Amino acid sequence: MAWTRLKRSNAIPLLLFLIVIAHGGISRADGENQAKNGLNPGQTLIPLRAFFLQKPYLDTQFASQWWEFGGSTVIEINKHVRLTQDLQSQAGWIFSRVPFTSTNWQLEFEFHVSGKGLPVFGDGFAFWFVAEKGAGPVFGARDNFNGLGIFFDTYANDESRRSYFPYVMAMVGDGKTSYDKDMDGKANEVGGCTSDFRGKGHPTRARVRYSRDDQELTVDLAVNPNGEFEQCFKANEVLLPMVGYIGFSAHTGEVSDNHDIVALASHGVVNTGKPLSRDPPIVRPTGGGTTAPLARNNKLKTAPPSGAKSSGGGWWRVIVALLVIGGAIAGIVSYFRLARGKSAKRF
Ligand SMILES: [Ca+2]
Repeated sequence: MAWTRLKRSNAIPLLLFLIVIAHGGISRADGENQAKNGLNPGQTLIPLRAFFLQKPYLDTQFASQWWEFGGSTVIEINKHVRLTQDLQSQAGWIFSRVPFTSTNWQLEFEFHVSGKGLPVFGDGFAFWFVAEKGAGPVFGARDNFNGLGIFFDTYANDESRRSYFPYVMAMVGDGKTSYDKDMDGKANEVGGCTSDFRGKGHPTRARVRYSRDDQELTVDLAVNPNGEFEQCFKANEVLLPMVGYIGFSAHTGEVSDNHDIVALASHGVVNTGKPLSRDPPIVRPTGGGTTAPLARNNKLKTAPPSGAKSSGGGWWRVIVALLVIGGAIAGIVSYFRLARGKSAKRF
């Protein structure tokens, strides 16, 4: 029997191997639980893999089956999708090749904005869900867009609002209305918040959730070192196109920055009718921040330090790890008993 041929020197590596496998499985489970943050009871997430953007980004031949990109965009397969470098007059974009058709959805992405241009830098980057895609003057993408643009704006063209920047704001375009760059799009803002997302030494993330059923758009941001999401805004009566291309774009002018997209995870949100209250507790609970929309121009409120961080994910990890370790030890003990038995018979 193969198990009885196991040598003593192989026992410890086997044990470590099993522990590693267990840890990997648990980490994936944690990721799924974390993605559920902020869902209502009875809702669950369905991964939409064609709209994931993750390392190494490119399939083969330095191309992507699901994404197209252009302008100044450069992909570093082990790092990020860099929409612009920290140079003047850059403009880059990346869009899904096929339209996104989910009725209710949640997109979560990690980004990084940085540069050496203190105290002046810019201009920022945009997230898109638009019926028609293309390059143009609005953070590197087309103007008069039909759909949703969320602008992570780091340069206040309207100097009177400089103290509120960097600023995250959403605009729902009707295909005719232009983005007013000189006023940072203020007239067409459906929601926004001040957010100090630039130049962080830790991951910064955004979560965009849209319900066509409720015509509700929610944007949460995780820019603090604790990694917890806080609500930037929630907007009602938001009607987006039935289908849209997902994308990102960025541009620089006289001022500049690196604008990087590190990862994107896309999920459809479906109502199962079954509360999720029995799911394992999440590792990173939703930030204890606001439940009501923040007023425009308000500074993003800081969630109180979470002294009651959920340890549920940790308990699952401990229980499964103990089961695996216990099984491995039992197997090894059995092996040595068998080996001793054989030795006794031989001598
Ligand atoms: Ca601006």
